[in-house]
Amino acid sequence: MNPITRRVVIDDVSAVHEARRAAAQLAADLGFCEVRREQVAIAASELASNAHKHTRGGDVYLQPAPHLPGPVLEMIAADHGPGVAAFEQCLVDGYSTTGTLGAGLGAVQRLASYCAAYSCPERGTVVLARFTAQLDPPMWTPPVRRLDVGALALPAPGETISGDAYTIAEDPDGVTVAVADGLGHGPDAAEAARTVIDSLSELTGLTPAEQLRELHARLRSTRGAAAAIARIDRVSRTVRIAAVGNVTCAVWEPDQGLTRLAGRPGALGIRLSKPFEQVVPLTPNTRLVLHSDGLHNRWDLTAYPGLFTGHPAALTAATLFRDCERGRDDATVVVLGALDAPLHGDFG
Ligand SMILES: [Mn+2]
Repeated sequence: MNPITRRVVIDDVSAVHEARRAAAQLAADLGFCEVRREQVAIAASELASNAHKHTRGGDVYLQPAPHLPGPVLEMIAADHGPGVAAFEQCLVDGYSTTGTLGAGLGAVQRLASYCAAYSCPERGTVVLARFTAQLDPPMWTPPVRRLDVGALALPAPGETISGDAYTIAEDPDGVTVAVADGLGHGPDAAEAARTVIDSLSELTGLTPAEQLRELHARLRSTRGAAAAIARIDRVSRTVRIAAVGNVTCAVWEPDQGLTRLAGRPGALGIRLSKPFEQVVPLTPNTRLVLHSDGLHNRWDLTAYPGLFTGHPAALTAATLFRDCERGRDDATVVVLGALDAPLHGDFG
């Protein structure tokens, strides 16, 4: 079950307190001790305060880190600029203990278990901080490459549950990732999307196009859903994708750039034209982006130099979310990197 992202909009000084309170609440929900809860709260107010004082505003996102053995609290601050000049020089990530994130972010860097940032002049800065329950954590030094996951999932304004759902399922031969968007929003949409995700776990061994056909039959009693499914096969070193309805799937690779794959018209449970699969080669640097139509798909990666190279997938997910969210529908984005990484059970 994917976590729902909690958003605190940084549009007023009162948002600093709200970010602090929401972060402490999530830390408590994840079972963090009182001291660690306070550390998480300090980091959240630091990020929110920084966005309030030095930027044109933005969001702080809070969620259990998707697809990490937990509990890990993920905090992302995404602002609307002006961005930090020469940010790379003051960037610290989880692989290094040198450098600083600049004024106001020192505490976040000190308290977090993992910290990384991406800044784009004018568009703004995205800061990612992840917290394990451990006090005074050493910076993580990942022992081996692992699947790199970034995901945000927010309900439409006024809704408490999302009509979108996603899954990321790893097995010894690869990864199956899917985003489903139940038609409309609210509980009935959520049920349709949930049926897609729950059914997929019973449909292993099929190709994405075959899975769509099976899902179409299973969704007849629901409101219907759009869905995109990608199968990363680490044996044949391919990514196989099929989609129906308005869900965007894109593959990025350093030599080929970005390839957008269009879903066939229709909706699972309502109308399915012959599913069509696209197969692209899997390279060590392939990145995959899936998102629902709560985000527009006119984004252009040339506007974000370096975003797909050397930055964690969570920074890509939050950057696209910040700049492409339509603001009137459930919105979900999933970004995957290090797709060829071997399976391993632990995290740092
Ligand atoms: Mn939608």
